[in-house]
Amino acid sequence: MSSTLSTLLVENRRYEPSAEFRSQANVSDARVYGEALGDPIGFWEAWAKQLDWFEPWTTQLEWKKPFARWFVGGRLNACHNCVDRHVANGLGSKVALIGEGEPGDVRAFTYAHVKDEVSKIANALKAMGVKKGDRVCIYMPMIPELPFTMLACARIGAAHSVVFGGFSSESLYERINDAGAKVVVTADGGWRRGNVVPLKKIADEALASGCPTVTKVLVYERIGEGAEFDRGNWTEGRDLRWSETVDTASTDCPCEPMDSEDLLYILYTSGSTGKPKGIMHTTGGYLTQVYATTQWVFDLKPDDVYWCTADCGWVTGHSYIVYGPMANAATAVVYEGTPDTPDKDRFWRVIEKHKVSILYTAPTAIRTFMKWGEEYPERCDLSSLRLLGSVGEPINPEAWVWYQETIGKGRCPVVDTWWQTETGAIMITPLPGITATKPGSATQPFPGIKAVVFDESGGDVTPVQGALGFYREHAPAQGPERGGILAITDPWPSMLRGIWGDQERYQNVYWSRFDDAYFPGDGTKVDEDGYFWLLGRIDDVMLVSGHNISTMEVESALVDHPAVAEAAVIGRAHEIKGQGISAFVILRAGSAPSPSGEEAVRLAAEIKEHVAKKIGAIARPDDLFFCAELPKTRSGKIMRRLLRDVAEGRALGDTTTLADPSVVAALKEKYESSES
Ligand code: 6R9
Repeated sequence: MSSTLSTLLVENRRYEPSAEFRSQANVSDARVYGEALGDPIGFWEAWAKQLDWFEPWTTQLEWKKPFARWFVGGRLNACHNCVDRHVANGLGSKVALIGEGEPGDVRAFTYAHVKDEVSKIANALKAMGVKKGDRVCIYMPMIPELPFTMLACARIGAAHSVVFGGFSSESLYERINDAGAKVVVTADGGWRRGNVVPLKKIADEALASGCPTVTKVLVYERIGEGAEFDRGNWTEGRDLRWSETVDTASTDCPCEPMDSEDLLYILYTSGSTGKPKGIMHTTGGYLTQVYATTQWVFDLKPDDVYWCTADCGWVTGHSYIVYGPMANAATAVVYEGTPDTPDKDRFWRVIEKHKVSILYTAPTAIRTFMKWGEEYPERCDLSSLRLLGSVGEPINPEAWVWYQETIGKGRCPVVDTWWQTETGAIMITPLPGITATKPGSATQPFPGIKAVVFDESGGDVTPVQGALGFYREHAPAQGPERGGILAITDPWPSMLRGIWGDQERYQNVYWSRFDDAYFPGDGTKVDEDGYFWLLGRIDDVMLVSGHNISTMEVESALVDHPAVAEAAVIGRAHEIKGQGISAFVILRAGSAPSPSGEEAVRLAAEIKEHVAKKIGAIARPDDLFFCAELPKTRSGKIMRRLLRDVAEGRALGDTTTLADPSVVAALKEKYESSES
């Protein structure tokens, strides 16, 4: 465990909600925990009833482990609930989205306006042959048209698969084909750090590799004329301009009544082995839980201006930019670019300009801002802020306190929210009007969620009675270490419904570790108050700047370079990114130059760049170390645990299962001498 993470264990500061915040909070009575515990299904049903349904459900929950069906028989439409419902209820003139482009262009859309835009896109998709049940791949910059396109898919019953605009053509190619997308929606480009990311050109490369299911490519003209960049090729008959298709389409498009269990979207997340997993989310249960958690965790009010800084390429953008906030008729900010363009105060300028009251961001961003210094936030008026959220990885107490003091001026509750692509919505979190927070702890499960912590031997160590009257059904195994592995024992509405095309893998990955519980793969400690301290992944998925990247994916990209024979990749503690990527590389004999001096530096840079090209810049190794051999077990598995020991400068752990223990000892010696 890294030093940053282990400091979580000795943190004992406590922050009570202020009387002022509590008195206005959407939920301030801790009895909600007990009530939800007594009747979790009824608790969720009450939330579901707040949405519009075309037809009511007949069964609340059908649970055939590991397959859940919520609100069975009910019919609804997610887009209707996020848009049309508000227009029908007199909120047509309320601002739904404020889009700020990186160059500074600002466009605001009311709910009535969103309804028109979404309907036009939906009609354009239909005209391209998209039907209910089809998949649409979205590869766009973070501009309002991205959420609009997601909602347009939902409107007509097509599932979207959003691919992060920072991903490479190969990643895009793999995801398009796995989902069997019929249409790709992209843009000529997007702005990032003053440059154009040529999305259409990258999409062209992906399509050129062979995507037989794709019949049309819809291109939003984000950059338009003027900027100099490689626009790729225009394929007549396949490629369509937004200005000629969407802008000319009718604003009249009815919402398709969907079954509660119809697929809403697929979102790819990295697995520890093999190809990315297409996580499936359906309609009724998903919408219910993102709706409920947005209202209670962010304490969202009608006049709030809410800003989640995530990209829609990640689940946070799905649940807490689009579906959760819009189901609550929020006014949300969407920002296209990076936090340091044109200057390192950009986030604070956005908050000042739009009077943002709720900010939801990631620890990696917070640590970056800490490094840049307080002068940037201090230049700006942040007095509109009233609540701060964090998501994506464990937040170290130092960053938590900085966020609370420097950004929130001690006035704003901080909600550290634990959840995953697979859980669909927030699972472990404070409720800001109820929960006393402790820096670094995501505190307790949301009402209606049953999470426990098992120790290494499978004993349940969750306290019987937590600070919030949080439950425990069995007596905990007592021990000095209340630590181990997080598990979720009961189905929840927004849980994944499986992995697209591979339900066997779904069973193996999530439901084989414990007999009767979902296995999220996160190490967790629990304290005497029943507070959960999430400690990061226990498997080989790295968490780089809040993004899951598998060691396996980076290793495959490394060995794809002609000079590389073999590679092992590990995540190691990184001050800013949470985890950084260290690569250990064995060069091909003969084909590679002798790895020393300048030549080694050049080759290392070239290999790193190769990884960035194959996967995306986010996967570029932070450091790359040439070695002669890798520590392996007798069955030939690389022992990454030992490499982590080497990279983090620790004494080597158990080496008894190694085929040749001298390999790692030599490696350690060489690594340490190369550092000094
Ligand atoms: C929403 C999202 C999921 C993994 C998860 C865990 C880590 C997320 C966290 C956190 C500690 C938090 N994680 N939030 N760890 N505290 N508040 O991030 O989804 O991209 O699928 O990542 O992120 O390790 O298992 P996803």
